[in-house]
Amino acid sequence: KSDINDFSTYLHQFVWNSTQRSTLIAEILYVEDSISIAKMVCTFLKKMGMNVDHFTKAEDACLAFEHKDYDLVLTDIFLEGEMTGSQLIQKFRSNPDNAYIPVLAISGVEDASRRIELLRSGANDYVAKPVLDQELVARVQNLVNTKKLVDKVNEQQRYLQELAMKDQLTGLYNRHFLMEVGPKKVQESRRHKTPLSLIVVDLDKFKSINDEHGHSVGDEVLQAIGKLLMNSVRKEDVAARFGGEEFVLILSHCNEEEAQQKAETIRLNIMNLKPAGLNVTASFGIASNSPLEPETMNGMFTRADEAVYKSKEAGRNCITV
Ligand code: GH3
Ligand code: MG
Ligand code: MG
Ligand code: MG
Ligand code: MG
Repeated sequence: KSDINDFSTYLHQFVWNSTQRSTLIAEILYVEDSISIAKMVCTFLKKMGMNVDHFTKAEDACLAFEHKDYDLVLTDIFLEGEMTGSQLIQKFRSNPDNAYIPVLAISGVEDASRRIELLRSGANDYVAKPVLDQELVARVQNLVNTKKLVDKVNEQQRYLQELAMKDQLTGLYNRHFLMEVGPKKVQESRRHKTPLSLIVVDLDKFKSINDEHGHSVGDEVLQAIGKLLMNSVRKEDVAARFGGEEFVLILSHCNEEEAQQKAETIRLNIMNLKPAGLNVTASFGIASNSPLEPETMNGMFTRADEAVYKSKEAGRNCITV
């Protein structure tokens, strides 16, 4: 709850700041075939703190927006090339990636139906020629402010999504994410008839590490193990912290034999790691999904968990399949 309050305070602060700010850095794509008008407008925009890429042809502007992210497209309608400003706007809007990028059209067209057509084709706003500099500045500023706000909200959303699926202590995926993605991975392996393995890793006698060295040393050990596990799997695999000192790896395209080799490598690496200068070991349980006998994620997890229990009974620091 307090995170959400912090976030709304943050957002409020941001909205306030962005409306108060008089100069902001923004990337502007500007299309205007009259060099004299372009010179004048560029001067204003640069004074506002904007970076301007100016083109006289829509065709050249199209190439530019494919290679750079802009905060605003400012375009004249009648241009010297084949392509008009309206066609440029339509092309720009046909790419969903550009949905949040505002377009401001400039034109001498007096007739209202043409202006309406421009707005319909995807322009967010319109300035009539002859351009009044104060009006242009105000409209550019408004559109850029909104664009920057959307960027910030998107960035915050990505951050919150990341927060919701990661374990704070180790940076591994958390149990929630594992439960969401694990079943999908298992389903995928069934559909494509590719092997998949699930490995449960449970640290040995971890309670005694806490008892003898303190909880913060225990945390340090968990972080080091987390990092090791994260670096032990491929990008398409999942390494998650399932509970206190219990981890789960889901390895796609990995059969039982390969999982056993992987677990053995990790077992030895953990033995050699000596996090916080301590001897730490782990017990492993493996469940592999044979394409011939389809199984659910829960079924595999239960098997791997039972296998870990057997490793514990067998004296720990070992692997059971
Ligand atoms: P075993 O070899 O049988 O697995 O023994 P164990 O001591 O590892 O297992 P047990 O389940 O008895 O204890 C797990 C301990 O992990 C108990 C708990 O205090 C500790 N633990 C759980 N989460 C955290 C954490 O976030 N930080 C720290 N430092 N310790 C944790
Ligand atoms: Mg023109
Ligand atoms: Mg236990
Ligand atoms: Mg344990
Ligand atoms: Mg445990």
